[in-house]
Amino acid sequence: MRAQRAVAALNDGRVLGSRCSARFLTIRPTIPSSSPAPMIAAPVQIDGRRYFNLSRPRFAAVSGAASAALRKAAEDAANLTPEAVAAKMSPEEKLRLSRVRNIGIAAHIDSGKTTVTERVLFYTGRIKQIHEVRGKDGVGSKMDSMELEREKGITIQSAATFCDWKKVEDGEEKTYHINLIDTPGHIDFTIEVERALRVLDGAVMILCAVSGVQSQTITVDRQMKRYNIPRLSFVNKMDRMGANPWKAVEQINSKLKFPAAAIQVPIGLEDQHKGVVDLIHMRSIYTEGPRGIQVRVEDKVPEDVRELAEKKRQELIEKLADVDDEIAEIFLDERTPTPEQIKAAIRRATIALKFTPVMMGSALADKSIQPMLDAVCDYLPQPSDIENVALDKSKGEAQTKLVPYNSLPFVGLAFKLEENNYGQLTYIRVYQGTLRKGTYLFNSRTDKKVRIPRIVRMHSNELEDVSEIGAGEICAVFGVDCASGDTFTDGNLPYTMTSMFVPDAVMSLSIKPKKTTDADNFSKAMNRFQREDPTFRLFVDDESEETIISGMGELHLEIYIERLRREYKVECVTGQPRVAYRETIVQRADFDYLLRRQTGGPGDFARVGGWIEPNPENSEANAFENQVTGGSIPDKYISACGKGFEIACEKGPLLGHKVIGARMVVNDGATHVTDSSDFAFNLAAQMAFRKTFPEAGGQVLEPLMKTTIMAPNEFQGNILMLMNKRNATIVDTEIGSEDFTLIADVSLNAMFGFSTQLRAATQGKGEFSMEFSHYAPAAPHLQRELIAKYQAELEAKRK
Ligand SMILES: Nc1nc2c(ncn2[C@@H]2O[C@H](COP(=O)(O)OP(=O)(O)OP(=O)(O)O)[C@@H](O)[C@H]2O)c(=O)[nH]1
Ligand SMILES: [Mg+2]
Repeated sequence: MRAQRAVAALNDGRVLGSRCSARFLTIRPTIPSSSPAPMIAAPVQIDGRRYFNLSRPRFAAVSGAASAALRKAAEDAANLTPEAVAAKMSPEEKLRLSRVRNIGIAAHIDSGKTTVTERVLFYTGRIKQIHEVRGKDGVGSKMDSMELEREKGITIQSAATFCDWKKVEDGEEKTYHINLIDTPGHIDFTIEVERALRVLDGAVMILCAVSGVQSQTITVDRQMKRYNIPRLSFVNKMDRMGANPWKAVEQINSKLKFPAAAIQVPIGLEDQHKGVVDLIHMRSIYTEGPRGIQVRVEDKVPEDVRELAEKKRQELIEKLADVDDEIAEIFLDERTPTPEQIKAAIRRATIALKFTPVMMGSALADKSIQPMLDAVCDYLPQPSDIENVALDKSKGEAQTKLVPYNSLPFVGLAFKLEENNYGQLTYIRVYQGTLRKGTYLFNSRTDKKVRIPRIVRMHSNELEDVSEIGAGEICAVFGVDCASGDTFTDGNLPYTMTSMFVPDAVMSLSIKPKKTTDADNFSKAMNRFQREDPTFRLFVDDESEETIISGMGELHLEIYIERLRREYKVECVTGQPRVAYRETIVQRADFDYLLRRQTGGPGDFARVGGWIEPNPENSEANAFENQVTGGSIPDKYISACGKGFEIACEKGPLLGHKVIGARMVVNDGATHVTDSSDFAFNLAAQMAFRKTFPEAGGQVLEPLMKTTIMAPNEFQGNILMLMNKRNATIVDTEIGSEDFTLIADVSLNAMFGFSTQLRAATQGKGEFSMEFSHYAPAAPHLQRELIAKYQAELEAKRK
């Protein structure tokens, strides 16, 4: 059941929007699904997760006996089973791993992720003072280090940090090492959540005690399901008026369809909120003193919450009995499980993605963050609980597993790039082996050997140098030229990871620096932004000499324009944000195109024959095929034809937007002794494509968005009316006790201005988020309108 859901989650592409204005993010699935594989330590079945490809071994410049020894070592390592490695692992290594947690904090915008993280850093001693997001002292939180983040009070980039949490177990202090990534909640930056979840082992999902599950929580939930991330849930803002943790618990079950039960009940609500009752041990936990630094545990439950606590404890056990066999047996025998049995069951069920324990507190009021940290250690997986599967190309892409063991050959994934004053910083998750300063690694994609001159642990925008990093951890390295999603190995056991999924942009605008003297800085900044953020794209239209940037939404693009101004001192002129349409063809059309130009000196000659048709393999990708026989086009010009087709697809004939789902087959042609060239064939292929496009039924596609709207029940009628006006297709509605959720497919074009209308129709109580669903042909009248407008623009430019 869970496996099916995980796979189903993989199969949905999406774009997100926000409650304040239409903001978008496309996400296309790229991770292949697979059959469940056995686990290393805990009962986890992983589908579609973290794949590696084993490719041809590369043995550095060694030969003879040394090479043979290396080859054998590599083969031995590849043939090791995780069980064999686990059996050989030294007790120290086992202990180290059992104390590592790699976690992410993800949630709806403004639910308090950064505020919670600030407390985590304070209680673990990483920072000496707490500063609030948009606090009166004007300092700002540690994790929101960018000036813009502090000013706007939102997280824009995910930030990594690490800390040591001293957890008291059986009267003894045990130190856990936690690598933590605070992610942005705003949908325009969801790529940050994606890539964090890609490399993390567990997450804390934060909910607001007043709002419960919000539209963006549903998105984050899908992301966690996509990457099979075990999670704790933390109901924050218990100090707020109207706080009700039970609404959140109920909604996780009903709206997210994820079994959840509280493991705490609050002692006092709103401004009376003092602490929580731990339902497992039936004891009270108060966080007191300045900034809640003292944790006081009382082995009794206050009278006024006793009845509630007993009821909720029973609910917890019943919920666990649903998802865990051991508790089910105890429950059926009408026995009461011990606290140890309950804790073990929560851990098993959480890691197996069958359950989420719900905690509660208030970050702003410094309440109950410490018990949440204990729960991270207790219930979230250690690196070896999570299986990272590899595909071994040499064995027909058979699955092979990575083991987070220090002594194995190194395998790591570069999941994020960032440029700072010292150069390019590459964030790496070490899956296997140890990363040592001064050693060499191989980039599996480029086949290049790189030296690692400096390794650091990130603490938001600060760096702490280390000489080595063990398996299962996260770090950053300097001086490595690579792309996001590249896999590094030690060169002896060469794995490559399937390329990282990059969402498609749905919004674009034209941009140019106000002053021509700023061109250098402009291109420097653009290069950097593109390298750092794979969802930010740039396209230079040679014809119109326009630079078009595209991204996930208006805010996404706005932030980059603002960063250009602040960080690079470049003021820009920008056009109106536009929907990123696509163009495609619907039927086969043949071509026989002759390019012959004679302009005095050497001319251009190329003839290409063949056809274009809808790509039968993939309706969102283009394909080029060479079927030339008898050498009518020599091989050397074929790739120029392919390049020409690619260029033509970048700028469709109808609107100048990208062409998708097209296939070009070239099967005939002719050359001229002196006038044929790469250039001529490239151009001929482009022209052939453009000319044949109308015959092949060229049409405009527009992005359809899966839109989730939530509002109090009384506004249902208003919202249905709003959606009808937009020709939305209602996919699902769910009516809860207080509010309802509506899921509909709507065209992105129809969603402009929606946030204002939603606000007006729901007295500001409604909210929505959007995810890209798929491309669909735009209505004929819209197509005509868009094409006419584009032609008029071209005409105007020509004059
Ligand atoms: N009343 C109350 N307010 C809180 C609490 N936690 C956070 N806040 C406030 O909620 C607002 C948003 O907090 P952030 O920590 O920035 O939220 P976030 O989830 O990191 O936001 P994004 O990263 O932009 O998605 C700030 O004004 C906080 O002071 C809480 O426990 N109680
Ligand atoms: Mg934040």
